[in-house]
Amino acid sequence: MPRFTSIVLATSLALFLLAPCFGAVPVIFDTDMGNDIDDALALAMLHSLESRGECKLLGVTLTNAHPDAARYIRMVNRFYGRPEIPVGVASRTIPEGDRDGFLSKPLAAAPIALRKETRIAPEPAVPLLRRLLAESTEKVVIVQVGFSTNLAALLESKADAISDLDGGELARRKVSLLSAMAGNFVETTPEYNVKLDIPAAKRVFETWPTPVLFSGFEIGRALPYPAVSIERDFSYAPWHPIAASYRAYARMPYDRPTWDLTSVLAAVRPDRGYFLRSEPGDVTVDARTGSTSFTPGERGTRRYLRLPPNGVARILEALTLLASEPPRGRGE
Ligand SMILES: [Ca+2]
Repeated sequence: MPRFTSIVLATSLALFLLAPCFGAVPVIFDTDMGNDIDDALALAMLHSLESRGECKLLGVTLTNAHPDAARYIRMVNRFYGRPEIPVGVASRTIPEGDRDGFLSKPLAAAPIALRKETRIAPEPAVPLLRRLLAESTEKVVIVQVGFSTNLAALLESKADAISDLDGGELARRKVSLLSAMAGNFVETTPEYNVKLDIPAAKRVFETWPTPVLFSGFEIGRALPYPAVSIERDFSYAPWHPIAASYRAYARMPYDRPTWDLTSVLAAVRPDRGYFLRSEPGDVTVDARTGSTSFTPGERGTRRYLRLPPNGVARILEALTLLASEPPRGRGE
């Protein structure tokens, strides 16, 4: 065999062997699962991206305190073959933010094998965040698609048995990026995730010690998830938790904005040109109304997403394909 060919083959083999662990972004998903359906589609995307070796879902933490929220997430994780993913429960109820928009119906309808509960005791969200960050050998991306309650509490947390570091220092050392679905960067209207816990959003978005990438209300609104995808793309499974949830949330057919999905895509595929990013700057949160405002500045570490001209079709195709991708091992 010519020497050049053997070098190429050896290199290709090395890259192939490395591929499953090379470049998998460690992700913590912080969600208000149950209030709106985009959280469920976003979780499905994370499972698909993990199956593709693009991310590793370290844990899910909740800001919806509804008692079915953790059971629901464990049921979805079991469907995707990852029942072991830790789920942290909300320690505080946010008024109007603990809805059962779609949790109990699919839980009641799921095949018994998906509903069977493990004996793992539920862990509160903030200690779980501390533990996952302390244990991670790599910097983690946090995808926050609900209220800022948990991350604000993380910043307030003191050194403890889990870590010698306080929450701010843990975040600074162990988080590479906070990808947040929050705010509105084209209108002064307060955005839901900010409005429901304004003090927490103010604390996190003004003081979080790493870069923050915002997907504002206007981004998901411009990218409605097509109902036809729910109707057709999930039929590989006789009963599908995501399609069942979408149908439970509102009367079909409807195209719900993809708010939380965009924060997942921007977090795991940051360099694929789906979105444009604003210049750097700072974000402030109005303490009374919850409206967000962006001030450009070279030393700022906040940016927000913008849509490229004619970019909608390409992003929507990625979102629908990733949200509806069959779990690894199915259909074989
Ligand atoms: Ca959400």
